[in-house]
Amino acid sequence: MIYLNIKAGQKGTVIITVLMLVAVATYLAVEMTYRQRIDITRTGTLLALSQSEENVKSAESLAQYVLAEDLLSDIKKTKIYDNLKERWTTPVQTTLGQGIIEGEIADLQGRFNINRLWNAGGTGGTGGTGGTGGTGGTGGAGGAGGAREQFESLLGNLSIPVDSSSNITPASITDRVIDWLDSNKSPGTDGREDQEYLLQDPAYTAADRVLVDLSELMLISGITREDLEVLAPHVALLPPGATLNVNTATDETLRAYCLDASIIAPIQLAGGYEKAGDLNDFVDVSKGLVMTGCTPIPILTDLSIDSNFFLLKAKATIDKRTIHMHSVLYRSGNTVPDVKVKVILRKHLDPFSGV
Ligand SMILES: [Ca+2]
Ligand SMILES: [Ca+2]
Repeated sequence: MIYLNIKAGQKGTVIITVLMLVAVATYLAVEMTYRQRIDITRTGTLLALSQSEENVKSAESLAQYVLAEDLLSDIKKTKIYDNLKERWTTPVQTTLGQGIIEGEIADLQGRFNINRLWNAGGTGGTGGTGGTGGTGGTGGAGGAGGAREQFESLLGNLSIPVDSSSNITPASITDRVIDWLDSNKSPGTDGREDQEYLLQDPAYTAADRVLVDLSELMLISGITREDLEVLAPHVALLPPGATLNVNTATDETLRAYCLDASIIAPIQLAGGYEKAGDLNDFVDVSKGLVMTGCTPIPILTDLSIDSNFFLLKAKATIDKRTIHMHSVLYRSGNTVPDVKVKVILRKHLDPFSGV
């Protein structure tokens, strides 16, 4: 009898052990399948993203080709100009394998070049190339002429600061951007230099050089993300001496330059100006292109009808996975063999922000 009870107890232990083994085996099987599925998804995402990366770069190659062809054709026609009717302005969307590529070229010289403010600091210029002028030198060589007033006017045209209740004004933003760029450490009227930024947490200093990326503006006291988003389509970060292409300039930028957008914009849409000589009308108040009473009137050397710097906005999508990339392209050459289009800056964009 005792023998039988021992046997029954052993049976129960065996059943429980078997059940536990089955449970562990089931858990391991489920865990393995789950991990395998994650691995497959992860590999799929990596493959799709690396393919998208190649696809956006192919958009870059196409943009280089289109821009080179444009300049080659201009040189052959001996009419070098860039306007909104040319082929490079047409956005492209195409399928490639399982993916979609989209690309659009914008003329960066149709926007206000913030780096023109680099030597607009009045007392600045000591650290820059060719800064032989020492202090003062109102207006400065080429780039600085009127840049302060123009930038302030552009901010006003765009209703920046966006927060109308703030005590920041276009003039104070302009002062602060100039301080951020100029090589000196003395703040302008409402400017900010290292003294302000060293008190931040984390502390930093003013750049005291030209801007390279628009997001740097967010470091400047008084400029918000909302301001930057409104400003971004109208500004570029180019060498301080880059000209404004009157054929592609945005209305807000034209007005910032005291130019009458209501007259110039329809001409832009009809093909723009074809002769460099036409630029004389942009600096002559009697020709009607300069807005009445607006100062300073543009300087001839600040204007052009052609461009060297372009922005490619490319987007590649595979399996709902998208890469946004912005590339700055520099085009140069005066003769057919010299024509080159180089990528001088490439940036992957935060998908949740356009900047
Ligand atoms: Ca052209
Ligand atoms: Ca400074």
